[in-house]
Amino acid sequence: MARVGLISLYVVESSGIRYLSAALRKAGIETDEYYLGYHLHHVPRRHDVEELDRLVELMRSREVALVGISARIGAFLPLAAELSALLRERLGVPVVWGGAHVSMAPEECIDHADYLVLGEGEAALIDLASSVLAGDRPDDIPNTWVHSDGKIRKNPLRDLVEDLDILTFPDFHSHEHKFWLRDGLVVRGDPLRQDRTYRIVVTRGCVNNCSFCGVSAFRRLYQGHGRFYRVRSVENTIRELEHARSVRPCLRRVRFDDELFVPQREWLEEFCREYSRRIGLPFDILSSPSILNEWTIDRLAEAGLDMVYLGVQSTSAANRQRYHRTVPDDDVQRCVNRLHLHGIRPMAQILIDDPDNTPEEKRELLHLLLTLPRPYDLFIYSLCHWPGTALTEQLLAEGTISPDKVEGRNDKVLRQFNADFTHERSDEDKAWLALYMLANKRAVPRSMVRWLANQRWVFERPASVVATAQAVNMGKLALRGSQALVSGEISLQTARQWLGNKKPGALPAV
Ligand code: B12
Ligand SMILES: C[S@@+](CC[C@H](N)C(=O)[O-])C[C@H]1O[C@@H](n2cnc3c(N)ncnc32)[C@H](O)[C@@H]1O
Ligand code: SF4
Repeated sequence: MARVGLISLYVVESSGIRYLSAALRKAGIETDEYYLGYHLHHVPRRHDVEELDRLVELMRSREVALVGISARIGAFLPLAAELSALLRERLGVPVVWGGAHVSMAPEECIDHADYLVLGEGEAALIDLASSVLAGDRPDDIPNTWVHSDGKIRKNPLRDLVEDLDILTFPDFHSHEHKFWLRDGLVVRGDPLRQDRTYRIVVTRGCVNNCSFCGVSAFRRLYQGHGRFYRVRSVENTIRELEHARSVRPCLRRVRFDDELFVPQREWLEEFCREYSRRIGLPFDILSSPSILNEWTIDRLAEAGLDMVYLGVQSTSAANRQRYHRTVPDDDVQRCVNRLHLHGIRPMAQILIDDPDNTPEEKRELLHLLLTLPRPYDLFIYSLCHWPGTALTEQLLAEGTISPDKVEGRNDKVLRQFNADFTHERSDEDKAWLALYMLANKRAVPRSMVRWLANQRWVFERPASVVATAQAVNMGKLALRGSQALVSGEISLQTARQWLGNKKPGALPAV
């Protein structure tokens, strides 16, 4: 029977694909899911032609009549384009692309696909699939861009889904229509079937508008199309989790994949009460000190909060001036202290390689990291220029970056999203990166990092400080890795895969 085939590129966790497949199935449309590879750090340098062949033949045997590719990041444009050309040539079926990068840079994508879906995809894909599977080639479906009469027809967006509770729960549970292509194998069933962590999304949009973040591009796209920030009801959220537990009894943990968990106080209060009562598993969130005050941390900790990815980005001065963020540095410190009170070790996330960063700002960021109470882990992101964000537009307009630095024309995200020493940087910036990496390590006295930051030679000849940072990182990774292996958090195979994909010098900070 003719069906839709949805492809996820190097993100086995994709909620987007599972929301779409659940919506299509509920509408009575047969849908397969095809997961290519594991995670981003397993993307091969040149794509394995045999693997793509295998995918095309599998789709042929399954009578796929409409292919959907989820293109979340611009770095996958070449792969998505190659795959689309192959599918159109060999199967003669139309190909539709959707996902974050498509919404941010549709002009770059439209030449490689028959259709694009911009923004939220559930309703648009149901309309498109119903029509294509019935033998039509529609050109007027809201949210789609399509080649029509030699032109590109850009249909208007429909309004954002106002009530997220109406969405069908993402399908992490069925297995028959899912195929995972990895290590030369095709494995049937949901790739996360054995995963002990359940990933859930409870919000769409964000209350803030940070200039470097994809949110600033999505907010502009959706201007005039309804309330941008939406939260599911607590009841609907808990029901999804209860359902997840009933079908995946191995679950031991929940990960909230929302970019900012969650600004509303009443929602949090009700959530914490219901979550402790009905779910009770340890959970992880992404958030920011703008939300995590003492009250919220206490409530969340009581409910089982175990890990926080804490967006710090830069010092309050740089955050305010360039990133439209207003959190004072003192709040960051207070937040970390409060988390420690509950035995929670935060993962602070900072942003480097902004071409407008001044040496003073780089020094102040080090100072902030050195005054944050230990222990904390550190994720150092290297600024990537997503198309259409306020910061990218500003840097392009002032001529600070050229268009070839924008993701899509560039694939820095594949190489440097987590900053390491394989990237081209000035000696001064190598030294700053090494000092940031040392700042959170308990084995390294803070007085030593401060002393190093005041030595001129460190910035002129950073090789020794870089080597020290790498050695300390390696030590911490080895320690963490062996702890995780002993506790059963990761398998030996996962550890080997991870290490096997690392180049010399490519150790992210931890
Ligand atoms: C959670 C998350 C992750 C999780 C994924 C787990 C998950 N739940 O899917 C993990 C940690 C694995 C991850 C990894 C990465 N992520 Co991420 N991630 C997110 C986040 C915060 C939420 C994604 C999500 O689940 N949204 C909810 C679902 C329902 O929405 P969705 O995926 O967008 O899908 C909808 C539409 O886009 C559309 N759609 C999607 N695919 C398709 C396909 C078709 C055919 C159609 C028709 C429609 C369609 O319909 C869907 C339903 O409405 C987003 C932020 C955001 N606002 O999207 C960032 C975001 C997508 N991630 C980003 C980045 C950079 C990354 C990484 C590169 C980070 C890294 N170095 O590891 C990798 C890339 C992974 C990959 N191979 O693509 C950026 C992308 C920026 C860009 N495109 O330029 C974003 C936008 C963050 C940001 N604010 O800047 N991410
Ligand atoms: C999905 S974001 C969520 C951040 C969180 N909501 C906050 O307010 O800090 C996760 C991390 O991605 C990083 N990030 C976001 N946009 C980025 C970009 N354009 N380039 C590099 N890293 C980025 C930031 O460091 C951020 O902390
Ligand atoms: S960085 Fe965080 S708070 Fe800022 S817009 Fe993005 S998700 Fe929202």
